[in-house]
Amino acid sequence: MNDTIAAISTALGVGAVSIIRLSGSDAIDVVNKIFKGTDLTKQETHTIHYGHIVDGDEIIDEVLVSIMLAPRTYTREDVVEVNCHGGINTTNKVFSLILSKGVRLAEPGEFTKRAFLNGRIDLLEAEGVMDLINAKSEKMRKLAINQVEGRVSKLIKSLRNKVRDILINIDVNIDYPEYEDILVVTNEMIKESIKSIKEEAERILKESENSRVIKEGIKTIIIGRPNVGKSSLLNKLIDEEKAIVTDTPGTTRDIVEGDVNIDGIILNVIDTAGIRQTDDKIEQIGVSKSMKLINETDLVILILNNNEGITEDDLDLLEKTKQTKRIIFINKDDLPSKLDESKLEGENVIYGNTMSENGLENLKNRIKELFSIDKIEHADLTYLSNARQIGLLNEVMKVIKDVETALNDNLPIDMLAIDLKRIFELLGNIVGENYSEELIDELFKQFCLGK
Ligand SMILES: Nc1nc2c(ncn2[C@@H]2O[C@H](COP(=O)(O)OP(=O)(O)OP(=O)(O)O)[C@@H](O)[C@H]2O)c(=O)[nH]1
Ligand SMILES: [Mg+2]
Repeated sequence: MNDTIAAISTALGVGAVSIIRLSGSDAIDVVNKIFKGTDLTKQETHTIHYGHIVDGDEIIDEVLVSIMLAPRTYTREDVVEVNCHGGINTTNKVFSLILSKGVRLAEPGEFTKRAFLNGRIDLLEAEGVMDLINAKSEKMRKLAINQVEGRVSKLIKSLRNKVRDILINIDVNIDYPEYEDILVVTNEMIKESIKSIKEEAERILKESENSRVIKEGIKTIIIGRPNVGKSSLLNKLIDEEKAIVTDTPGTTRDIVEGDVNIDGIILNVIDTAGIRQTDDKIEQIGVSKSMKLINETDLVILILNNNEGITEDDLDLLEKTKQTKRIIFINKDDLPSKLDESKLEGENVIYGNTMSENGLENLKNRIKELFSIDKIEHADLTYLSNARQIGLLNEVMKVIKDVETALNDNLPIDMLAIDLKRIFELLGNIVGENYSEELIDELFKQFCLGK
């Protein structure tokens, strides 16, 4: 049996109301001891009661107390919520009175952890709750609520059921080969099922990429030779004179960053030191930082100068960034063109300048296309949304590929069962079956207090 826990569930500060939440078998008794009004132990579930919190004869606060009896509660235990007046003093006084009656201060996320351990929600739904609390944009909220509502869990569970069905059929074939009326499972049949499972998993994975974009934004770096206008572009994009702009090449030494919101998706833009061969020690450090960033980024905006020919340094940068999503922004198109376009054939090129801001809209639109931002806008946002979940589904894809190889090699079906069981297990892990205690502890610690 769990002990009874309590926490202040609202943010601490001055406000009209604060909510203190308790969960566990003693929750009602404890509050009843300090409550003057009706007898809380005799009330129906899901009812609200007016009265006073008292410390002996002293009235501490005038409150409303909600009684919710197990099992129809968030934690599936008895839950009591005390709505007291907001403000740090009153809330803390009521709260310390409650704690003095023998309940324990809840750990962060412990209410949700209990909801999970008591089977009220699965792990995906629990992670959704956390994302909902932390949602910084409308899209993040939508993504999270779909997870809380179990829509994502449903997808994963239905995949898992398909794997279970194959496993059951294989087992029957192995255990009762003499039965004539059972379906004889053939490699061809498994191939069909595996194909549809794989397609579905692939689709979920692909769409889940969007969720990363929604939650973490698009990491973008602006690179290019010194003086091509990198810092000028950053400043225009974020609409703030954040980076220093001068006509001296090598002005930016360290990275400067800022955020741009493109239709609800955050572009985290980093301006870097201009890249060139240099003997200047400080500049060298800046250059090597810039180079390192290329490998950690989602998008590279490589700037060339319209008013100069393409140099060796430019070609070097074109080569070094060819593995990353990139847009080539040919800046200073207000000046005469001296650039040999033939070297950029087939590239994603946009002309513009940071003086009149010509080309900036085009640049933003190209980014929207590259990351399908319009599609995300209209998608139903039923995706996996964190590295744990996506990592597990990637693992599933790997094992599916093993199964496919085994099927193509015509291995006996009982050999396939091991891999299929692994897939079944991994899909279970996504929704939190067979969880390790350590993982659960770590996960819920990231929650806020009182949730
Ligand atoms: N004519 C013209 N000048 C520009 C344009 N964009 C930037 N400049 C000028 O080019 C010079 C360099 O601009 P920065 O933005 O500092 O260039 P940078 O690439 O950050 O340079 P480093 O930090 O030295 O690598 C400044 O004098 C700007 O005013 C443009 O579109 N047209
Ligand atoms: Mg600069």
